[in-house]
Amino acid sequence: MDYGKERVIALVDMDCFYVQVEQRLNPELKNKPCVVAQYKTWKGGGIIAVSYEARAHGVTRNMWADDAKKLCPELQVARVRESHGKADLTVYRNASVEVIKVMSRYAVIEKASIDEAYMDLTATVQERLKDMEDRQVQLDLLKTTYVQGFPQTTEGHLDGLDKEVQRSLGVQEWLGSLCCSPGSDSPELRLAIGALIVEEMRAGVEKETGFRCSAGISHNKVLAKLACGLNKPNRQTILPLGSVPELFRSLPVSKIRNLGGKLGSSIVEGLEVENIGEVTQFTQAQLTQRFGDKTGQWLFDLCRGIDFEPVKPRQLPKSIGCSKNFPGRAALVTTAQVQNWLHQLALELEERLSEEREMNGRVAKLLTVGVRQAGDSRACSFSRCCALARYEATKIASDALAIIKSLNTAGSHQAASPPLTLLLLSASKFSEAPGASSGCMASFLSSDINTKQKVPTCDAKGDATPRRAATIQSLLHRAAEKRERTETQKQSSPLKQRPLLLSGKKQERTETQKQSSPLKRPPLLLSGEKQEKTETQKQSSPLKQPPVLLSGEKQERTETQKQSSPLKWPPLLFSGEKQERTETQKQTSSSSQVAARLQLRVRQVTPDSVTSKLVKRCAGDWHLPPPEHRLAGL
Ligand code: DCP
Repeated sequence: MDYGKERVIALVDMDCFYVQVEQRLNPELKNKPCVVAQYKTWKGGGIIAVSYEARAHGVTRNMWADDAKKLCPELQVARVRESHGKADLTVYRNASVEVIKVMSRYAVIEKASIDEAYMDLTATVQERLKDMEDRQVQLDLLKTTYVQGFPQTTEGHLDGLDKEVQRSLGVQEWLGSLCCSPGSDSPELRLAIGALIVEEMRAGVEKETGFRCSAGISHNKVLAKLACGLNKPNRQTILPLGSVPELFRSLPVSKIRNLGGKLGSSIVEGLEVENIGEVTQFTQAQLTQRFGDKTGQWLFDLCRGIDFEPVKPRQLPKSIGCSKNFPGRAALVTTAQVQNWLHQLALELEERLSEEREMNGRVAKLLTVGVRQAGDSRACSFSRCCALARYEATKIASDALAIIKSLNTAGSHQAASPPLTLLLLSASKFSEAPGASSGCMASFLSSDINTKQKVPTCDAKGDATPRRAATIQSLLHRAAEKRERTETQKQSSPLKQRPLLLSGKKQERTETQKQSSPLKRPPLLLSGEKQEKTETQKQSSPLKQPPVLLSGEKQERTETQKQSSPLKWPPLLFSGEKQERTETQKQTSSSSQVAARLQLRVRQVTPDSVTSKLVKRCAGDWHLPPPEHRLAGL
């Protein structure tokens, strides 16, 4: 098999996804210029999804709904629901689950975002080939397929031809160029069969969910993703490797998957190129010398359309997060504001994590807390992680606040300076909830992951008590509730899907959680890391319980921490990841900073990489307005 042509990979992306979800809920919106907007208070709300009919009028994402109506007076505006004072995306997430379920019947899939998934079709294509005697692919089975680079006639010749006619001519010409004699097995023939499967899969998705999508079919994820965007909506595009040089000749480096950020910029600046195709003029030695062995070799292949990143079987998201922007005058300046919003975000997180444990039997172990400061144009100014001790909003919010506070230098100002324009909470590092697969009902239903993590717990007096004493009654009560929910859903859903929890419905906590709640244990730090408890944490605990120390971990508290007031919201003096301190600050707060640094050594996440991805992933959860919009109110 030719180098780089070994696999058949597809990327499927839903068309104007949120709009389609709203159109299914309200069929009157179908086939009309329509947008989905978030919030209403400023200029009719910010647009986050646009139907193709509305795009034809020049309406784009990030416009204000009022401005868009000036371009298209008949524009229909659907609103994102709200809960906990922020956007509630439950309906879109549930729709995404429906789609993924259908897709995964056709091949191994990797969910890439709320509305797109990669599929490795290599094995499925191989199976089909075995059953095809003449190895002919019928033109009429590729009804919505384009082949990039075909027809290969000069542009002038095609001028004036209908796009659909050109499409059909292209597929015909390309199919004609394939060797389809019995027993033939070329990489291009495999792409054609992959395209057949994707046609069937897309038809299946539309039939079962009512949603339309587009797709790209090629030999790797990079090309599949690129191909998918070439002929949207409701179309799919085959990108043969032979058509890559022509396409790459005028394709900006930043348009390639993984090259939209820093690496892409360093390629453009370092090599003085604009388009990805220009990188082919550099030898492998030149590229490895400049970018290192691994990246250099990868880039050498990539600019030729070759990539080997596998499709990682994953139908569930890597992280579950929620965030909220506070643009312009809405920026947070007081502890009370930060506390309040952290609590709202934590409520949503608790609800979704509990739902995830119940539906998919997995629990998250890591909590990431991110903030952006006013004046920072990056997605996130900084973020830190700590162990996710238990699924309880109060606990999550207090841990998050402790983290944010510990990043502050000491001081007694009430105002945050600069104010915060984004708060983000994200849970990750999922693993199977013990008992979920073994069918242990009590463990599956228990909402306290600490029990599962075998971490000692303390009662109000500080005595260690086995948490499993969580009343059997409460477990039975929850089991009954779950059964009832399933029954109701079975009745209301003819598709007999897995029970989807209702949007905005607050997951009820078990007695165990309620009982453990007042204990307000400190964050559990990762093994091998030092655990520290600040006075802030101490004071926030009404029971003044001592920190729970994990075996082999070290507890450290400084005098300065003891003296610092949890109610004060000192200025945040971080400029990006780098903290600059004045002499005075150094003197007044050195010990608390040392402590803070020690605590936060749990994990530091560079804002440009992981956290930006998290914020983007939360774009599924939260729309990030462009800078010019951030000055306006919510
Ligand atoms: N989304 C969002 N905020 C963003 C980007 C997207 O809330 N900044 C939401 C709305 C979209 C959905 O995610 O409907 C999927 O995003 P896509 O980028 O895939 O865009 P669409 O599906 O809306 O349109 P397209 O047909 O161009 O893919």
